[in-house]
Amino acid sequence: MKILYINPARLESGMDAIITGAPLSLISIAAMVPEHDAKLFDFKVDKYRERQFRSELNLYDTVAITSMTPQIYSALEVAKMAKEQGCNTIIGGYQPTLVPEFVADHEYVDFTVRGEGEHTFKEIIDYLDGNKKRISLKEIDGISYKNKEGNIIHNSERKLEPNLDNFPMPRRDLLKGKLYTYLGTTTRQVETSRGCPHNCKFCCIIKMWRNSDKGTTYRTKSISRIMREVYDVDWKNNFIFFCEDNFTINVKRTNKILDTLIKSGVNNKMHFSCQSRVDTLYRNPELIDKLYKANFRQVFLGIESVHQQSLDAMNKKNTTPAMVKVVVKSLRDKGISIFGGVIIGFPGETKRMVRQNIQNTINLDLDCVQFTPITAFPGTDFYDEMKEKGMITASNYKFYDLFHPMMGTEELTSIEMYRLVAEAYAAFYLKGWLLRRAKEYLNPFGKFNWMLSSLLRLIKQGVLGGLGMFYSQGITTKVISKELKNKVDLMKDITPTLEISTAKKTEEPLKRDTLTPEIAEKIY
Ligand code: B12
Ligand code: SF4
Repeated sequence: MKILYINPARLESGMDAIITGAPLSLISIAAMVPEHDAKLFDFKVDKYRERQFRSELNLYDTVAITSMTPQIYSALEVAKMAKEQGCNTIIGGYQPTLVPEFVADHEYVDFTVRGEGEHTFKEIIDYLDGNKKRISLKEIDGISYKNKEGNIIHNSERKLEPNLDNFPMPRRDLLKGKLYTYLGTTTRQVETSRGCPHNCKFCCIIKMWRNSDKGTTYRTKSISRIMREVYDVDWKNNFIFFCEDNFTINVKRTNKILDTLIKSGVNNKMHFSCQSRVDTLYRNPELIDKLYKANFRQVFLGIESVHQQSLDAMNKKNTTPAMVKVVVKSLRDKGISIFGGVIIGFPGETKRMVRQNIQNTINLDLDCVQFTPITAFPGTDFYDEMKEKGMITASNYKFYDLFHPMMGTEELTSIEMYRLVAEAYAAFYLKGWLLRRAKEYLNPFGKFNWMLSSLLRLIKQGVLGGLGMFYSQGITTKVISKELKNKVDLMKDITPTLEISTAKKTEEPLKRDTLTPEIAEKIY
């Protein structure tokens, strides 16, 4: 059978202009059926011409499409084209998992895959390819589909594979010749774990990697498997991004991975990046030293808010704004750049509080920031709660792209929230940021000299692409309010909460309320 794997279109806004990532989802499921012909078409990096694409679809029996929530309309458009060319269509990923009935309802989608895809995908392909095991559709766990009467059937949940090492290595050969970039660097992704034991209010991870009887799950790959994957990437790239949401969940395990990278010497030839959490790095400062030694030069951190009341309500009680300040300084002092995620308009935050959050982010002097209007992904408990309160304002999933507001709060309408997002981007990026970064990155003897080789691409994509996006969205310095310009007055009542002594005071035992006790035990 000939299978075309498709990553649907680029978004028109947000960080999508400057960050592209290889679809690990598709190359992971493709590895489960190596006997079938495979090709990957990635709308984010491949040239798309409709006529050519349609004739390409003609050559394939089946298309496998991945989709996050904001990509779903592009995914459905592709499925429609594929059906018109006579292909079987399979869609998996976050949106199909979180809202399967929405996807399965479309007549041109044959199979909607919920949750972990590897085993389910193999069973679907075996079923389509002669069905030698003579199974019925009902027996394929983890799929939703329409029966002959047009009713949507949701089969039983697919149980998670207990041992991630059992999955074959992702089909990295399918990525050959494709350029993926992350803030100027050329990057390949490696996944070392799945799931997260935390439970941040806005996050949908726990809905993806879960067994309904056990709730939250966290599974890891063995060190030897991780190293095999590291060696398997195309080393022409200059960064490996350990792409799971939280690479440092288990500090002991993270240390082992870092020690192995150092011992093997790969850290002399490759840079690394990962996503982490402020509280973990604050409590384990030696981890920062080791990350540096292992040649980690970019870290993504969820900064979220300068207001403790918001951090608490997000289930991030173990983090304080003062800790953020300490961790950001420690990382940047080493020459590790920080990409921060900041939430605009968490419920309870007034306009003034949002502006304080923006100003604090500017003061932190992060390398790069994504300002996200608070977003409740459909299928999450947070979404249900907001819906019940009448806060959801957008039913079009296109707006769930972490750039457009999809909800309001009791304090802010979604329009006010949009204006604040625009204000945040303008104040952060259009007032001296470029000069500060240029000073650091262009210094051949400075801590950030590792950026030099990526600078041209960063300028081309980041600065031109990013500024182009700002311009098209009407983001200019004119949108910066007087309140935000008057920094001293704005910050006077929250400055004390940022004192380093406040961070130290919170060094009481962890409030483990966001973790299950067994997992907390293993991790800390
Ligand atoms: C790396 C990453 C990125 C990378 C690369 C994206 C990519 N091409 O995969 C970058 C940085 C570019 C990125 C961008 C964005 N991301 Co992102 N990203 C991730 C992250 C951290 C890991 C993804 C990953 O590789 N996982 C490993 C693979 C193996 O798992 P998987 O993708 O889930 O695939 C499995 C199943 O879902 C399923 N499956 C998936 N597709 C298919 C298809 C078929 C046919 C089948 C059968 C099965 C199947 O099977 C796979 C194997 O089990 C996830 C969080 C996470 N931990 O998953 C967020 C996450 C997926 N991203 C998210 C978001 C919101 C975005 C952005 C919209 C943010 C933004 N505005 O900038 C953009 C969208 C860009 C776009 N147009 O595609 C959200 C999605 C929420 C949602 N409901 O859709 C997540 C969950 C983060 C979060 N905590 O909220 N992202
Ligand atoms: S730490 Fe929070 S935001 Fe990050 S993956 Fe875990 S639950 Fe989601």
